[in-house]
Amino acid sequence: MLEGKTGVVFGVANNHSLAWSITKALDSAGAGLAISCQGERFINKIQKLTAEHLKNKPLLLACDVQDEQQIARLYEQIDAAFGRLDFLVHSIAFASREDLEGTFLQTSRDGFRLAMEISVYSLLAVTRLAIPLMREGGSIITLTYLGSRRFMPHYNVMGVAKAALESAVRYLAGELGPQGIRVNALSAGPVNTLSARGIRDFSSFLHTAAAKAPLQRNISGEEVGDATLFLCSDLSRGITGEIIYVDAGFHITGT
Ligand code: NAD
Ligand code: IMJ
Repeated sequence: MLEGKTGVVFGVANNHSLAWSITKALDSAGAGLAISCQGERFINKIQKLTAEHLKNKPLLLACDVQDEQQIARLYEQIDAAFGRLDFLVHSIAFASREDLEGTFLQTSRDGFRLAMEISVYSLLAVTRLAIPLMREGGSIITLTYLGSRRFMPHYNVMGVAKAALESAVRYLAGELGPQGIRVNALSAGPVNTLSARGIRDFSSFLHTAAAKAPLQRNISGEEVGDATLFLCSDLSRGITGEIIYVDAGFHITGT
């Protein structure tokens, strides 16, 4: 479905990352890929993963999205290798651990700023420099969570950041639509990744989410990968500014 298309995926940390499941889905659909991870320390392990699991060799790059120069350098390398881009996947979030353990009310100014910068502003930052390469239109996808709209214990400042991220999706979709660039978010149900592990009672949370969801189960990274493939492909050409839930239906329940 993506034969002849090229894209960049931000946010692979390890084989549990949603960005890794997404990478596998896009690779098997024939896309040419650049994979961006946070720093050089991730490169060796991810290199091994890609050699073992992907059919096409990706361009593997390190980029901390807090650093504008690193973003510029990343796009120079993508331009040199591909000369164009058709899609971009943003799968990045961060808040300081103490802000996810305490109460929302106690969130510090610095903690608030950090969560908003890495989890929201980074979408604009990586999109801005991708636009010149998306000459024939494109598809931009970010990852969000229901904590943007509901009170979820401990999600705290990340919930507020995800609400802003979802709004940013609509503003970017409005501005970039005339250039044929679509912008959407996938709202995933809980998945046991690095960003979820260590959250207190996460496994019991997984259990209750599965019990309440219409499909009576949790979701897998592969399901997020397949939904991303749909959003990258022309099958979704009429969809922009949307938040699509990949959560086994959990968000519709009232109990
Ligand atoms: P993950 O920890 O594997 O991915 C988060 C990524 O963000 C990591 O690769 C990390 O290196 C990257 N990152 C953090 N700060 C960065 C920086 N300054 N520069 C560059 N990269 C940086 O966990 P994940 O669960 O795969 O999270 C990916 C996305 O999915 C996040 O936006 C998260 O909010 C969202 N999400 C996760 C779940 C879940 O239950 N796991 C559910 C819904 C949405
Ligand atoms: C995260 C915190 C609290 C409750 C949570 C989560 N629930 C879920 C998550 C119920 C599903 C995972 N999620 C959706 C996230 O977006 C996680 C973001 C995150 C996680 C960490 C952990 C380690 C750290 N900082 C983080 N920043 C963001 O130091």
